[in-house]
Amino acid sequence: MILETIHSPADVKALEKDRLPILCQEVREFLIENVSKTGGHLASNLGAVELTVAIHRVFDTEKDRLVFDVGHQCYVHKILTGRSGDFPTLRQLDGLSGFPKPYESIHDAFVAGHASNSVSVALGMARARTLQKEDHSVLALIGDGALTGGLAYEGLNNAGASGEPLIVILNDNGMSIDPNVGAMPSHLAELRSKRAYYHFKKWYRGLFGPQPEKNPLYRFNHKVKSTLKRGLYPSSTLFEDMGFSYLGPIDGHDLPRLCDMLSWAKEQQCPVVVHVKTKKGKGYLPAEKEPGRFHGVGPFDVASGAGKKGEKASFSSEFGKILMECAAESDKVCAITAAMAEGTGLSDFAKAYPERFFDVGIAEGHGVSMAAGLAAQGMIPVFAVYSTFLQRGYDMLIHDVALENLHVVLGVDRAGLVGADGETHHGCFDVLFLSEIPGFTVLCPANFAELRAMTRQALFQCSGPVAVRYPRGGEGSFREDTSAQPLVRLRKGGDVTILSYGVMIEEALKAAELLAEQGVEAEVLKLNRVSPLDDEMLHDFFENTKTLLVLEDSFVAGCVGQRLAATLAKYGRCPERLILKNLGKTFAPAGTVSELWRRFGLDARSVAQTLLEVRNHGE
Ligand SMILES: Cc1ncc(C[n+]2csc(CCOP(=O)(O)OP(=O)(O)O)c2C)c(N)n1
Repeated sequence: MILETIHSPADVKALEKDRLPILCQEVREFLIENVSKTGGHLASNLGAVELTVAIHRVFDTEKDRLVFDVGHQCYVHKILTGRSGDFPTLRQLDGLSGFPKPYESIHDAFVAGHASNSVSVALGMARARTLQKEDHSVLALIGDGALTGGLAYEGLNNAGASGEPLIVILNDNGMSIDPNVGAMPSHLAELRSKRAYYHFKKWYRGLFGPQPEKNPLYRFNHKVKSTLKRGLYPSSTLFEDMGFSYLGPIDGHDLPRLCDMLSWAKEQQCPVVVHVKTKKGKGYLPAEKEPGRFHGVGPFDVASGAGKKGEKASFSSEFGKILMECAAESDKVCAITAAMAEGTGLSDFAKAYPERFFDVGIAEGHGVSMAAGLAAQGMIPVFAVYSTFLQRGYDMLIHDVALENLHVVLGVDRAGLVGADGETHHGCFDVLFLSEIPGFTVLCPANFAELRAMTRQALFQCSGPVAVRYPRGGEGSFREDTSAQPLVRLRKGGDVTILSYGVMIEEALKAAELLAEQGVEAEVLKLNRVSPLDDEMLHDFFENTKTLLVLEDSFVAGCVGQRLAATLAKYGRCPERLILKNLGKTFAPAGTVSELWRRFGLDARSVAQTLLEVRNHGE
């Protein structure tokens, strides 16, 4: 096995050329074998094997800075940088992360998880290199899907004009998670290979020495040529128009050519785009056939590609169904996704109501503003979006939606801790930032019945902006629909009060049972509306509460516990003891949700333990 001899990129560089295809084959087998057990992002990595090997042949990622966009395609890089032995722990608590992490390796230049920022980060690094008179390359590796995000254009616009030597590698597989959308993919598809032109260009630039941009004659000729070219041949690439040298498209599975082109790009003293065409899922038939399903996949059977865990109903799939019912009742209802139709349960909606379904690409800010426009003209837009990615649309929520009090409905999916994707993907900010915005109503269902009731409430009863936030996965054993009231008492008890919302209410109920075994009677309150918290809804509660514990998987600043305490204090009804159980100020790593609840002391046992200690200590 060649792979067994690869412990660092130096080993990749030292390998004879004719052995490289075997290495690529072994890397693919390794990926399939490991991801079939742990789950993970398979298809994008299979498509990027030759590209990643080529990068490590040409560059030195200890010194050169390689910035991944999204970062889900970093597995091959991790294998080649001495981390193959950690793959059995991929995406597990304290295991190998599924995304680049500088704390894991010097070869991981920057964190990643959210799309479209790589060019901006790389430009910052390139500028720092120049200012500090260092000598190394900076690369951004970005997919065509990530190129649908506006941030990518802000980066390209600035980088192209900067003149900073910087290499943007565009890994174009025609796919986001689903097939890519918008005008950019068509532009990319139209680009033709101009091999002879680039050979000439290389020769011509060579005439002016190592830094032709510094030569006034070269600069003059370049300007005349560009002006003429634009006038006579307006179909130059967008990248060239932005100031990049453009190379491509290159077959992303042709390793020798990739190495040649990257070596050429490395020599350039200007911003370069290297456009690489790859096949998502390459080398594993089930993934080639269903790249969307194998984008992020659970454990599967290698021979057939079939998933090992059956498809279970989830909050996302239920949300999609409910929205279809609502759309049947009112032709004002329309649905928006930012490149996550399948993940947010909207695929069937897209088929049933194509004219009222909008996939805007990886463009959450645009999705929010477009929803505002739809609402301003009398439609009922529903934007289904993962909590973590909604962070991208924060200003638009304030400026475009809340200021006009527009009736935009958000389906905030993957709210709370999400599990294996870790730090970059947990949805632990939305309660905080949505509640901060004047006029926002935030509803928290704990099961499918409540999801149905609250979604209908949000669409047909509420006015102004409303968010319905629900977690990843399915419902638990708490199935009662308590949605009629914003705050309900699920259990009576005179010793302590536990308050929670969403699916965490089950931990609160279990904690109350554990406490009862110890002779402590706990009252359990369930919050269905976390914002606004007003005196009217709190009126019949907390009269005699001495100890209140608020349980939530949010960060601490601005959490429900803090806001509730402030509201109760205002009306002179603050309990004697207030215990806030949340994530504090710590970013939660990857792990299963129950493992993470345990680690942060948010599980039933820890909650009961805390209350017992407080009680005993107080007595
Ligand atoms: C801001 C943001 N929105 C949504 C996502 C979810 N997401 C992860 S990968 C991906 C598709 C990326 O496509 P592309 O960049 O072409 O990479 P590929 O997987 O095709 O290699 C999406 C939508 C994200 N990571 N970040």
